[in-house]
Order: sequence, then structure tokens, then C-alpha cells
Amino acid sequence: MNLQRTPRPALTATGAGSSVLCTLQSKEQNLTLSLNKRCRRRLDSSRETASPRTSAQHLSPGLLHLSPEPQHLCPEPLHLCPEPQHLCPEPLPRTSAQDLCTSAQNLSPRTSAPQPGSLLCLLPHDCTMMPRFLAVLWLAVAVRSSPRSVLEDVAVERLVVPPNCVREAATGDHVRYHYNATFLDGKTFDSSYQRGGAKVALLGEGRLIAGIDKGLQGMCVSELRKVTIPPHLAYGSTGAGEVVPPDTTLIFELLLVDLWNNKDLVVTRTLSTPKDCKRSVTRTDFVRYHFNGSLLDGTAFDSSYARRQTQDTLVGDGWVIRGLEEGLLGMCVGEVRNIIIPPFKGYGEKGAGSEIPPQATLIYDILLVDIHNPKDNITTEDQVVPESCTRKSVVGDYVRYHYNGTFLNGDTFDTSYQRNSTYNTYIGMGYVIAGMDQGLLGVCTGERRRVVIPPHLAYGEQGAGNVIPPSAVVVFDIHIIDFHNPKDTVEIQVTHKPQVCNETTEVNDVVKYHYNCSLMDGTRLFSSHDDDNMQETTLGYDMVVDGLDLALRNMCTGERRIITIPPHLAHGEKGASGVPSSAVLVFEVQMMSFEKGVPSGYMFVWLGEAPSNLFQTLDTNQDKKVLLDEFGDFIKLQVSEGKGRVKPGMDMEQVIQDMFQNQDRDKDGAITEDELKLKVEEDREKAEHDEL
Ligand SMILES: [Ca+2]
Ligand SMILES: [Ca+2]
Repeated sequence: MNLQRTPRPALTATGAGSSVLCTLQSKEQNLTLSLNKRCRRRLDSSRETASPRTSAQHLSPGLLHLSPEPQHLCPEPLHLCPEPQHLCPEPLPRTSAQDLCTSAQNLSPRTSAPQPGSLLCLLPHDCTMMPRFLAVLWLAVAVRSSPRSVLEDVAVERLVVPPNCVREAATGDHVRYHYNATFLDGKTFDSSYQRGGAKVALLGEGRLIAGIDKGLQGMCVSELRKVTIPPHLAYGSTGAGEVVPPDTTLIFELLLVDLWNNKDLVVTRTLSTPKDCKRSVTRTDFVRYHFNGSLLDGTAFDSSYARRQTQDTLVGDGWVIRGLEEGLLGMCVGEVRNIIIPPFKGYGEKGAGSEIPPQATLIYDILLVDIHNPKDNITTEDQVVPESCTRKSVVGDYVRYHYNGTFLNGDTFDTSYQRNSTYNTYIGMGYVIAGMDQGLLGVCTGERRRVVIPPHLAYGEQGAGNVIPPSAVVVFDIHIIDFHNPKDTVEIQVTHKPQVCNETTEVNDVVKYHYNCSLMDGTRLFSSHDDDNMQETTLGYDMVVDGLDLALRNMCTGERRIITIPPHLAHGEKGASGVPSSAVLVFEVQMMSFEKGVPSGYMFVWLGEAPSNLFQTLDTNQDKKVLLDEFGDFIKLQVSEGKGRVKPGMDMEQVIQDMFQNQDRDKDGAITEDELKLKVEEDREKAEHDEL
């Protein structure tokens, strides 16, 4: 049989350290292979068992068997050799076997991948100088000659297949799997469960025994397989130390728990998106989020929900694993995202704690709760400014406003509406959080605005009690009810001035007016129109709030005014029945009529000069006594002739009687000249005192 079609140079592999030379001779030339002692031993053993055969057959199967097949010979202590001393007493130096195969392949024009069912690391035919049919023939012989039928390939039985298999293990993938290894008699000789951790391996790269590598191909995460491996795809005729005897068929029960590839990216999938997304996560943002974390096989490893506290982190600064930072980028508040992170962007070879094993793919379901940047200032949104806004708030103003306090996700944490009273504060003076101090500046009465405040201008990293979590962005939807400044006076706007106005109101006058009283936001409080009773008051008598008393002066009959009164000139911080604390009041007033008054303490005043001899004028019958009738007639005459005025708003007879009683000191029913003098002097003194 001519094994060599064309003459070729000798192939010599050198530099294999402790290897010895196995020399194979063909008709035409020598092929020198460099194999180690183990190679030699296996060659010998195959020679002993494989007879009777032709010399070529004799040599070839041995060569095939010994083909530098790294999986076969377990060149690297991977799958079954985490403790290589145990199973591979003499590990084959990788170079000798692989270099040989590689060199051989380099020489060969055939570089196609091994066919299914064939021996995995086929030596190219040029290397073995054996046609393919010969190999098949030998296999047939080997099978026939075996006392028990030996599988040509691994036999795979899929015991449990998950319903959803999105990905199957393939060459180049990394896998993490559990295994239980038994002999045909069921005796376990190795188990990842006993070793206390799943095994990590790279598929199709010759680092596993061939049968395991084949058995793992096409597996889904959570799939359970029973893989029966014939000896030539396991430890061959050599076996593995004292553990696996030569020519042993092995059964591996494999459970795939993780699967990834070095080319994998962080995969994100948005499960739910908020209606509007004003902002999304960028690097240097600080975010708060809830998450459920699980491994690829569904095992949960952590949850912020269980802790009832968001996870808070700065993005892009290495606070969290790289994959999570990548996955968070671009998220909106309220968005729910599924993020799959390969181990090299997760916790890598070390894993984390007892929950995350080494080389674990991580799955996060994330709900973004909050986002801000440490460089953020407050932002103002959704402003609604009243058409008429003559004044905007400044530092030192006192503002009353309603608010709805929410987080970015819309959850309300506080509201003034529920308390049914405004929040009142001076602004720009540090009485409220910095962001609100700022957000309340420049507002108009009646304005609505939304103020978004980052935590460093709100409640900071500490939060506030059980209400505001640490590092929370807070959102206030505010409605300005009113504001004023303690220096404010009454503001009067004349809306109607009669053409004829001979006389105006002043202190001591009794005025009659109609009014509507309301708050700045238009809430009607009181009105004289309600029962159609004009309001009557004496100006300067502290009968109405100070601001109104001031604003009702200098009015003509028929005049109309809009009067704005700051609280310190109205009902102050205490408010009044129906009037909120510190409320600015607005009065719409119409002056209906008024009577001129007399100074406080007087019942009657002369409008011109008093008569030079008052007593004689009063004592009309000249009997040196002034009786009540004489006195009354006199006063009425003075009033009717416009020479004097009695205190308005009282019954005339009553006023006269009071005046008479005041003058009749001895209460004998008559005023004498002395009694009158005394009274006039007293009045003069009083007038002088008042002027002072
Ligand atoms: Ca008289
Ligand atoms: Ca008297």
C-alpha cells in the first residue's frame, strides 16, 4: 500500500523538552514526530492490543490514537484537571502536541474543520499519510474487536430543555456549568457540586476533553444534558491517573448555568417608557434606581425592593460595575430596563460575596427613580404667569403659596392642599431650602410654576426623616397666592372718580360704603352686597383694619377704589375668622355717603367762630340759667344754620342731652354761667393738649 503519493521532506518537530522521538517509517521516507514519553507509552500500548494487522494498519491506528489532539490528551488542566496532579500525572506539554498538529496542518492543503463523528483533532491526511478510508476501516475493526460496543461519538440526551432558549453555546463561547461525572456503572468519580462551584470553560478551543466540548455545544442556559463519552473522546486508552481507567466510557450530566462570549456587549432592552422624557442619564449624572438582580439561570442575587431603598450612584465614575454604568446610560426617569451584563463587565473572575459566583452573567431589571447632576441648578418649568403682573417677588418678601411636593417619578411626599393652608415664608433669607428660596424669587401673585430642585439644593445626602430619601431630587408645583413686603403700605387704585367732588372723607367722618373683600387669588371673603347692608364706620376710630381706614380717606361720594392691604395692615399673622394668616386683602370699595365728624371726645364743634358771649346767647329768656330746652333749641339752630356740627351717627336728642349733662356740673337741671365757663376752659385746654 502506497501511503505516500508524493515525496516530501522529513517533518521534524523539535524543542519539545523531555520528549523522545517516535519514528515512523514509510516506504519512501521517514516521518519524524516529536512526542513525549506518554506518546511513546500509548504508541506501545496500541501496538500490543491492535493485532493482527498489517504494518501500516499497525502503525496507523496508533498514530491516529496518538494524534496530537490537545482535547484528547488534556494538555491543559481544565475541565477535569483543576488539580492536574490528580487526573493528569503527566500533563502533555502543550507545545509538543499542538505544534505538531499545527505544523502538520500547515503543510496540508486541507484545512477544513473536522466532520461530525470524526475524531476531533484529525491529523491531516498528509501528515498521517493515511487515506480517510483507512481510518474508517480501523474504527470498524476497533469497534468489532471491542468486547463491548464502543460509541463513535458522544451520545447526547437532553433531559431538561428550557422553554425559551435565546442562545445556544457555540465555539468561542464561555460557559459555566455544573457536572456530575460517572462511570457506566453509575459510580461518581467527579462532580462540580462536590467541588463547590460550577466550572468555567471556553468552548471549541481545545481546552476541554473532546467529549465534554462536544456535549456542551448547542446547550441553552438551564438545560440539563446527559452526555455519554466514549474513551477516545475522553481519556483514551491511557485513562487519567488512578481515577479513570484506560478505555473507559464516561457519563457526564451537564447543567449549563451561564453562557457568554468575549465579544458580547451589554444588552439593554426597554420594557416600559414614561410618557415624556425630559432628560436621560449621561455620564457624571447621579441616579437613584430600583433593581432586581439575577443570574442567567434565574437565581436572584439582590434586590433594592427588598431593602426598600433605592440604589444611588454616580454614573461613569466607577462607582458601580462597568456593565451597569453602560446599561444605565440614556435611561429616563420612570423607564424600566432589562440589562444583561457579561461577566467581564460585571464582577469577573472574583464574583462578589456569596451571591455572585465567579464569571457570572448578570441580569438587572432597573427602574430609574431619580436623576440629577451635581452641577445642576434648579429648573423652572410649566410656568403660568397671570396676564397682569405688576410686581415680582424679591428677596425679603413674604410669600404665601400652595405646593404639591413630588419626586421625579410623580409620587407625592407632601402637599399644602391637604392641610388646606398655604405655606408662608420670607424668601431669599434661608428660611426654606436653598432651591425653594431661589424658586420663589421673581414670581407674580397668582403664578404657577414647577420648580425642580437637585438634592444639594434640597435635602441633600441625608434626606429628611422618612419622607425624603437621601440624594433625592424634589419637584414642587407651586401656586403663589400672594406676597408682600413688611415695608409695604396700602395700595390704592382709584377706578372711578365722580366729576363733582366738593368734599372728601377724613378722620372722624362717619362713612357709608359698599365693598367686596377677597384674597389675592380672587377668593371672595366678605361682601356688603351679600345682605345689601352698607358698611358704616367712623374713620380714625379703629373700627376697621388699619389699611382700610387709611384707604377710605380722601374719598368723594360715589368714588370707587381697589385697595390692596398687606397683612400687617389687615389681620396680620393671626388672621381672623375667614381670613387666613398673613393674607393680603383686596377691597373693592364704593363710597356711598358720609357725614363729617367731630374730633374724638367732642359732641359738638363750631364750624366758624363761636359767639363772643355764649352764655347770653344760650340764655334766651335772660334768667341767668340755661335749661335743657333752651340748650337744645340753640344747638339745633346752629346745626341747621351750618354754624356748628354735632357728633354724627347718633340720635340728635341723645347728643344734646349728653352735652347738657356734661355742662350741668351740679346736676340741678340748669347750666349757670360759671358752669359754662368751666366747660369752655376745659375744652380750650383739651384743644391745646391735642395740638401738642
Ligand atoms: Ca334761661
Ligand atoms: Ca347747674
